[in-house]
Amino acid sequence: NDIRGCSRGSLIVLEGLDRSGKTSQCGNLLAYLQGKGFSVEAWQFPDRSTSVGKMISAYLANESQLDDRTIHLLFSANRALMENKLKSGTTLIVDRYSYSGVAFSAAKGLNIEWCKAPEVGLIAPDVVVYLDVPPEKAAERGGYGLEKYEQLDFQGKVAEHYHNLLDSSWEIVDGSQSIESVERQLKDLAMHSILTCQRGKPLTNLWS
Ligand code: Z5A
Repeated sequence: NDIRGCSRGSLIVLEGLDRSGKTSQCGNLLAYLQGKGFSVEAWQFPDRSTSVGKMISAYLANESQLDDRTIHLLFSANRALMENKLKSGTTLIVDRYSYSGVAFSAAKGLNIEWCKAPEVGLIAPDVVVYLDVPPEKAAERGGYGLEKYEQLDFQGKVAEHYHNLLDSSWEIVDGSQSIESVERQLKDLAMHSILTCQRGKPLTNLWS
């Protein structure tokens, strides 16, 4: 059956600690699905190209100081609307989403329900792939340590909060495996999700 171009697209989210491999895998998955002829786009949050994204980027680079609640709300405001894209049949591969918002801010000590509140009602992902890598292992990968949250003890707290957010849409993939092995699993999960959406799975809303 040729399922390309029919019905709605799938919202595929990749989550994980810093350097867990999200960006590399989003790029690989995008190329794979495009090669198969699907309408697909890769997005990432924070989207540093927007005016809000530029404020976030300066904060992460320690070039500006913002109160914890303010930066949390800026991350929330940075999440773009996806509904029309998905309804037009485009699959979105998204590098970080609301779960990052909650896990990182809760790891600073903010109340979890308060952190979730601005995200309630956004489109819920069809699948969340969590690339599970121990913080110590992620820290060994290139470039670690340059941005604000890239500290081992903090990343450990973030991992705990991620695990508290797990629900039935999550698939945990061992991100310590080779890039190729992770990639194979992601392709299978993405194809399964796309097929399920094509067969009429309804869009739902996050945490509502
Ligand atoms: N944040 C937040 O607080 N609230 C929010 O709402 C959102 C985000 C959305 C910036 O995010 C920060 O914003 C982030 C959370 C917070 N915390 N910090 N700091 P970001 O997404 O821009 O930054 P990031 O998570 O640090 O992304 P990253 O550094 O690009 O990591 P990644 O995308 O997961 O990994 P990668 O770039 O694909 O790979 C990193 C390196 O590892 C690279 O050299 C790869 O070649 C290598 N790699 C990848 N996979 C493997 C495997 N399997 N084996 C060996 N080596 C690998």
